[in-house]
Amino acid sequence: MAAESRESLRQLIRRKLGRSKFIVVSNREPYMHVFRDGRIDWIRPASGVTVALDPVMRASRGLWVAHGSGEADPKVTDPRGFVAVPPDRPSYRLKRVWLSRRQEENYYYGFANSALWPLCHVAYRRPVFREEHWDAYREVNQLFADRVAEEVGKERAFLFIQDYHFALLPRMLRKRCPQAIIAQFWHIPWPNPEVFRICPWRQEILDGMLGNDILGFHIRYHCENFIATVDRELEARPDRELTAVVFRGHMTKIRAFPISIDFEDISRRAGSPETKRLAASIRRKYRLPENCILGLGADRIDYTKGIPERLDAIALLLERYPQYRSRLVFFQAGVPSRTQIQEYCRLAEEVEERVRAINQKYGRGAWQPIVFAREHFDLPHLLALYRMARFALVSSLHDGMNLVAKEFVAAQSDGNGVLLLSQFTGASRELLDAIIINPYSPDEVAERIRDAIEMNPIEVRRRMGRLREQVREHNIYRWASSVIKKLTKFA
Ligand code: GDG
Repeated sequence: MAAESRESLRQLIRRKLGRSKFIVVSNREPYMHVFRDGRIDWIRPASGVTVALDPVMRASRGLWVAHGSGEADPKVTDPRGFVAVPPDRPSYRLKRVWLSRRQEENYYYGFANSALWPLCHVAYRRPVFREEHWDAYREVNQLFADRVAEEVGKERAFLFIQDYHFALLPRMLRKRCPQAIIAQFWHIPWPNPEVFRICPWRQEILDGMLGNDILGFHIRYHCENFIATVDRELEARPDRELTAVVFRGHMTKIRAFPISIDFEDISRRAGSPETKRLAASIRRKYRLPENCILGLGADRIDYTKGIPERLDAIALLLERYPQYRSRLVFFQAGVPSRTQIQEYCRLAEEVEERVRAINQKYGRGAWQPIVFAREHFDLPHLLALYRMARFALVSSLHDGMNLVAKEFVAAQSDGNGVLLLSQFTGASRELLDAIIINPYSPDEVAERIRDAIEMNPIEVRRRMGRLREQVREHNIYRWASSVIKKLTKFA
């Protein structure tokens, strides 16, 4: 079967969406304007959501509504909040919604990331529930509902809402635009009812989400958890056969749509001379010995990603197998994230501390076993890192999908590279030829890293070949097509 492509998605969108409006809503904007050396420049923020949806928007020429968070955003945005993007080759419109500092603190850092994020991930960080956070969350959802509704008016429209920042938005939009077809994709896990019931506003959240026609999660397990939660908390009628819930006379279908990446684009770019050049410059910058065995971790610095846990496993490996001292370098690319939240600052310090201790104990002269690059890498540099690595270590304690794992696979266009992947990622349900690990067990991870390093080259290529087939076929265009096909069934 031919894999879905940008072109096949474009045709599908034209056929199915026709003249209807197609509007995506997310918190994070796909392009952010910043000041650099006194000039206005733009960047693409590091986020799985925006990386996945940008190709869809380019194909659909729709409208994207998001929080305008770049310091230079107001300078390039028209009075109604519009700007054409991508800035270098405009193909769709972005409508920026402005939030006050208080709103951002309480809605984004507060309720979304200090309550819902830990609540849904169950990574043993206690959620913080504060009334002022919740009030701001409701207020910002309402603000987005107003901004979206004024674009929809009385027209036929497909609204595609992203993520846990907008649990209340579907219900608000259903009231404002009853003719619209509304879908939401929840990019993070959904916990079981026992975990969710500690949330003081659990019923309001579920009610909000049941304003959708379709609610998507990465994997079936999260769908089942959601239905079980609704069953426990609301007077609703779950239909396990149809994987749907009927509430207030309206049916919401709950479906798994495993998200992915633009396989062909990444594969092609990763094999280019430009990537080789960047790899050489990274080697120089970080003084990586030419013949070292390079392992890679690449994540936002987030406690769900299991970064200290993976460092512990590397330390154990070096302790148990001294032959890897002076041969193995583990490169941790960690882009700082949510640094306004204390938990995240503490984590970054903890990682620094662990790296220092390991390097002190196992380093020899100029050779340091761990390189911690606490910076943002743009996609070309990230691709160079993927290509340089003999293995990638994805050790999330819990992850909706994990796109880094899929990008690593797509980048291996020469067929080499080994992926070690946590069993608690959505990706582990698809990437069966990865070495599956339990990040909570440092002993197990250390042994599996050793297996990865020692793996017979034929086996490496066989596994990577199968992984590449899987991601090639289940690419981002397939994800988008299945969401759009489901959406238009309602039209
Ligand atoms: C959430 C869920 C789910 C760009 N620069 C850097 C960097 N990037 C890009 C990567 C990748 C993305 O950021 C990270 O995506 P992940 O999926 O790995 O993780 P989250 O940001 O937590 O995304 C996740 C995703 O939404 C999509 O639904 O898969 O489960 O948590 O595309 O290329 N990444 C790093 N450094 C950079 O400098 N590490």
